[in-house]
Amino acid sequence: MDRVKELSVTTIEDGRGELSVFESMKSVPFEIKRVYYIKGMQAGISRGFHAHRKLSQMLICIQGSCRVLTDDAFTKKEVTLSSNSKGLLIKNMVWREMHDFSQDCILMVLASELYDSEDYICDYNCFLNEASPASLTMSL
Ligand code: T46
Repeated sequence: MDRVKELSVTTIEDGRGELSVFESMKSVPFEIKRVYYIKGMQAGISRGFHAHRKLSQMLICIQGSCRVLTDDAFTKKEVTLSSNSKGLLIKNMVWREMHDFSQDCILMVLASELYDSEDYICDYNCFLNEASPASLTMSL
């Protein structure tokens, strides 16, 4: 099962500009419980470096660009987000790192759960331990 997937975002463009739509359980394959965005990253700053036990998220770069590295303990992927028409779905139990933020980057995140610091795994070796086939089967 693919735990990281690129999804297209419905974007309607007309003479007035662009409108992008995100709908729970439709274009976004989970119920959206939380939305946040990160911006104002200085050159050379990276973020992330954790996985989530339960949380699934969709990342959309609504301005600028960044590079996202993901690792589900079996497969590593690298995706550049540079368009508001592309979303990156990251399911639970995936290590993520965000690098190379452009100065104007605004990264919006749609999340399947409310904020819970206990849901974070910030140590890569702990992540590898928890991402055993048995624990993944339970969280599918
Ligand atoms: C993720 C990537 C893409 C809150 O208080 N509430 C929230 O909803 C969030 C997301 C964060 N925070 C606090 C926790 C920290 O004190 O905001 C501070 C910065 O969070 P963090 O260091 O986790 O930021 P990133 O950019 O490393 O990671 C964030 C998300 O936390 C994470 O779930 O997948 O963006």
